[in-house]
Amino acid sequence: MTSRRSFLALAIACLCVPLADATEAQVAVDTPRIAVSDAWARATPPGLDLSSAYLSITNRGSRADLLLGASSPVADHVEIHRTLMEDDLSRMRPAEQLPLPPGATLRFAPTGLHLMLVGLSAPLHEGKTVPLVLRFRDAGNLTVHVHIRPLGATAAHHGH
Ligand SMILES: [Cu+2]
Repeated sequence: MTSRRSFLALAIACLCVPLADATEAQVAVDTPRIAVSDAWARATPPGLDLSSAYLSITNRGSRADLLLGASSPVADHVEIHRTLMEDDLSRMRPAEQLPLPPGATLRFAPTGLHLMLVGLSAPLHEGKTVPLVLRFRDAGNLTVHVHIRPLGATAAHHGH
């Protein structure tokens, strides 16, 4: 009797484990863990082959992730920079890999973090979009469309 009961308990436990896994996997696929909004970059003036891109990255998952880097097919390479004030001068410094805790939002804006598109293969024209690939440790590669705004643009335009 006792051994039969424990066999039943084991059988139920074995049934339950794969079911629980399947549910978890489904949630992970259905729910985007990383959300990107307001991706934009400035149009380039003639003769300049670099520009800055700005966006907001939110971790909607339950685990921390890390932004490792970025790239774009229209640029030789993309650098993560941080603008700092040193001796009353605004300077750019390369940023390290950026942690993204659950629920946190990384904001790239003209006065702080930005992505430098270095060695553009063609000028960036206002009104167009260019692809940007963000590389995360866990979420992998995420491609976003960066909207090109006028040369003098300083803030994200909130249009819906
Ligand atoms: Cu920079």
